[in-house]
Amino acid sequence: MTNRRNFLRSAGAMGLGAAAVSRVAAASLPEAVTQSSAATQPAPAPSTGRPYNPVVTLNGWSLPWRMKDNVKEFHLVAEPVVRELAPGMKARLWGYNGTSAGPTIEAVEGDRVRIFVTNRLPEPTSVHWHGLLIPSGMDGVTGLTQPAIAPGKTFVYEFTLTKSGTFMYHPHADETLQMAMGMMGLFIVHPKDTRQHKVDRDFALLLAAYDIEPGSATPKVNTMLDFNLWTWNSRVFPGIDPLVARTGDRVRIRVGNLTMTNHPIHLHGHTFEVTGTDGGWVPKSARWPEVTTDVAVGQMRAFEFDAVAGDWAFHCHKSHHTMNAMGHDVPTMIGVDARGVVEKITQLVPDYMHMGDKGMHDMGEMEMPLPDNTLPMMTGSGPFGGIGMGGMFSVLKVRDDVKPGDYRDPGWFKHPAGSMAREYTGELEPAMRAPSPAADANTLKARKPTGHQGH
Ligand SMILES: [Cu+2]
Repeated sequence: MTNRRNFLRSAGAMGLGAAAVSRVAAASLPEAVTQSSAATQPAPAPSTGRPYNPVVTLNGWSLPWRMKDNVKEFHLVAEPVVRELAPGMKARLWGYNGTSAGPTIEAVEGDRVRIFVTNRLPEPTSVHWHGLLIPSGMDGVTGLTQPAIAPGKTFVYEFTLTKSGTFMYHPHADETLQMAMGMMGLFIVHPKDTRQHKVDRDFALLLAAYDIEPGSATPKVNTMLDFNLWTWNSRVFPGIDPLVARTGDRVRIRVGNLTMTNHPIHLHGHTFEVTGTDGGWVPKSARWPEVTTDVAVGQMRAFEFDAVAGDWAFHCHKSHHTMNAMGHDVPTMIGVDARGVVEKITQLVPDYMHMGDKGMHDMGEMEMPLPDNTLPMMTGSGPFGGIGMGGMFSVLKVRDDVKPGDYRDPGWFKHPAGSMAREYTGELEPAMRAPSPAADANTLKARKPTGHQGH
């Protein structure tokens, strides 16, 4: 795991505007720590200030702070970034301090925070602190509560954190474009009492969607619904790290949604309870068991469960959200008899590959030639073959023998003898079947060709 940190030392090098921050304040800006790796960087225990149990930002990192006169000072830099969405594809996004999603800000209930925001984008921006209860003038809405932060300028936000929970930050300036480009981050406020809401594993991720045409790298920013890359912290499967826990661990997963549609987030092998929203903690008496929780647009959901040994799929239940780009224009070919046609097409297009007449499983297994900088639609391999997933998918890996503090990827689960599905080769009784009518002349065999009509 790499941990490359580049320190931007000189405030002058960042082109700070004298109008936005006084000379004295500019000279004393906290360093803007940046990160270029997309690997999960476990946050260290806090070295100053109140103690807390840090979260694990999936394929992300937490922003260091500087303590000054009992105020935690953070420095966010809004800037263009290159983000690897998964091995084989890099996207040109906008983010903070080198990454999209930006670094997680972690602080404690009661903390006073001072957050410097430097704009290195080509257009104005601002930062809104989603869910935090702060003075109106700190709310970050361009035009309404503050002038926009012009390119090259630095603004400072300062407020006291009055309640613990799971929050986010994102621009409130040219929002559609800036969020379509990946500008967002998590803001975690930990309880003052470290025993309160304590868990063994605390994961956090943000949902973001992009529309990047195969063979390109920059998102189309005016797309409203038809995105083709569904990401967690701007990563897609198989680029999303597994979530590792020990059997019996109390696990929390915090999910925030800054896409344009809802995401039913589903976990196999467990029942969980939603214990927090961006409004705060849910009282025990108001929780109910679930295996899927819908995270609507602009919402956060934190849910908790006791970890059970195994390799458990964890994904968005909208099946198009567990696929990468290229899926949408493919016509339905199931049941189409293409013999003869394939031969003729091959004479014209030697590389032609006919697919889909028996379903699309092959697409996950086959090595198809793809445009540069493009990920396969359905991919990833497991111990038993192709997983055939993409987008918003990962694996919760729970093991009995995880050593304290050592949550590295343990490899694949070893299923106890007799506890795995297997091929049956014995005698078979005829299966009970509902009667179905026989196909006749009115049952069309071919799909009428059409152009792409949307969904
Ligand atoms: Cu989804």
